[in-house]
Amino acid sequence: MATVSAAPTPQTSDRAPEPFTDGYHLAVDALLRNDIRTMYGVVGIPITDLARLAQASGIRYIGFRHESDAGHAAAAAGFLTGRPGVCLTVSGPGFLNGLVALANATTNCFPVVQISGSSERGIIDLRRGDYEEIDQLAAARPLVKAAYRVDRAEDIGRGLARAIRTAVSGRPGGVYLDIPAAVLGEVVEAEKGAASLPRVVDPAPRQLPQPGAVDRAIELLAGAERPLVVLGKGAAYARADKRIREFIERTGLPFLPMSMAKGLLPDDHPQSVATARSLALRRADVVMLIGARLNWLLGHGEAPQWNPDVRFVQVDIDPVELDGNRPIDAPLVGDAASVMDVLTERTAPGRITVPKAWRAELAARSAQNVAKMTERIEAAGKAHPMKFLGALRAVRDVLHDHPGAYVVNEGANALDFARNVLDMRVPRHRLDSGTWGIMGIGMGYAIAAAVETGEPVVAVEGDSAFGFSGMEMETACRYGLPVVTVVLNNSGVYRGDDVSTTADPAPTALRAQYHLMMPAFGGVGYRATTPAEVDRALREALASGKPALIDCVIDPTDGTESGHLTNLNPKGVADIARPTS
Ligand code: ADP
Ligand code: TZD
Repeated sequence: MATVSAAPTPQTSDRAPEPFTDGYHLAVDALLRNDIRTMYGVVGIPITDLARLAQASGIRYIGFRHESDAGHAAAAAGFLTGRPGVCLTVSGPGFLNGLVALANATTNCFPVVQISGSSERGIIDLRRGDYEEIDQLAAARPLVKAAYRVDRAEDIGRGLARAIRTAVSGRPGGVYLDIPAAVLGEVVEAEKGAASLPRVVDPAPRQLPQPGAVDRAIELLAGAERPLVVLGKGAAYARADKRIREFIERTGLPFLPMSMAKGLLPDDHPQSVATARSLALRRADVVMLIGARLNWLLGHGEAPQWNPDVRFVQVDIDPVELDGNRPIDAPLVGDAASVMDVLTERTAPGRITVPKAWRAELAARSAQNVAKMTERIEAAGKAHPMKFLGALRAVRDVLHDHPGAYVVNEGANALDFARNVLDMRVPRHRLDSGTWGIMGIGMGYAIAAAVETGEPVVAVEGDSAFGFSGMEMETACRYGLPVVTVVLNNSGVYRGDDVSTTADPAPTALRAQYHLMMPAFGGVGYRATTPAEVDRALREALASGKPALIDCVIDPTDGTESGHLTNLNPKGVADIARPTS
């Protein structure tokens, strides 16, 4: 517990305890009482002393350059630890900067609490024009799982407990906790304050499915001719790794991991059909979704991507998710760990089997696709200027020798290619643009992965994607974190060969040598023009355990507009010249 003192600043917190405390101390004590040991943020009025006091009291405070990045870091911490990540921001614009990350975390079902200081209520509510004036509670509410405000110092503990439980229970998400400046400075009796700090007990209790519901799912799977399991990041978050693997191996079911579920079972597992993805989705007649939503990433479960007669088993912690896109024949509501426990227990040996013809069909397509991809990667490895696939082959080979490294990935082509080429072998080691397809998560996610796990992190970034959070390389350097950023630099958003019709650069054009920024931060920068140079630089950077950036010079004509999402660009009637692949 932080020292209880009448003074608001940590400098005086080693004085003899006095009979009074204040909002700052209560907030820090409430965080400590709930085992929050790391906080990500950007300081300023009115929370600078809160960060100082937290740091002096044993909470690791990681200071960022922009609140979105701090918020993304807190979100990644939530996903990686299963406990709420905490982001600290100032009022008004700082709060709003953080809100993007909080909304993204909510969309991705990551548990986070954003704590923001706020200005004076009496002035805000009458719109009298306060410093950084915004009605923060109202602004946050529609975008997050829940938003709370603490109006009395004695409620700080209650507010944080409520925020923590809301963030992690049921479907995890982002929670906003507003603490007005006046509440942080409010003085209360120390004894009363100490009694106001609850510890949240069992914040994410197990949720068991009904046995009848489990038997219905087993029956559906047992009757399937072409069954398939789709693993989503909810399955990864549930930490049901052993149970899921056991069920899949016992039944022999083919499985397909969504991008952040890669590694839940190793990508080279013989039952993985990731390399026959389109066929598996188009042909499967019974699909068991585990912690994966039928959203745009899965074509909403509809034809032509899916067999129109497909029937679904869906394992999800949130009953409201079910039936949203397709009717769910066998809903299994509960946390994936509990559901898989009961499912494994109630599945008699030999009850669920996979017809030989289906296995053979998948294996044949998989072999065909693997051969094609291997050929493409080999050819790209020889191409000059370097192609995405050439650089990524080198990254893949180095990562094979560093299986514990975390991978962060964003961009368009950089995301699509890397998702396919970089195989994962360990659960929860891949973090990417996720449900929104958001750019800007890169450095926040990478820094949090390094902070929370102490393991090396390789962030594979499109050059545009990197720009959103690139300044946080300074943060990685300041804290000496083992973050190696690989920028796949093809000089543009999507491609780098767009031609402008005016004197200005084309809308998609970018131009930078990103490695040159590293010396300014005290880190190491590399420039790589061949796969061999990528290999060398990445091995050296990982061996050093220090922050580094490798600027990979990629052919500006490589890649496609919007990566594999080209068809989401509205067509209209105008004839617009675009670069083509
Ligand atoms: P992906 O993008 O990997 O397909 P989604 O983010 O779409 O995954 O889906 C994750 C789903 O997992 C959400 O519907 C969420 O409610 C669910 N979920 C989150 N935590 C758990 C859990 N512990 N057990 C089961 N389902 C969970
Ligand atoms: N802003 C935000 C916050 N998210 C987004 N997804 C976008 C803008 C639009 N966008 C994409 O969807 S991908 C992308 C942008 C700007 C960058 C693609 O360029 P890149 O990757 O250099 O990162 P590739 O490898 O060159 O395609």
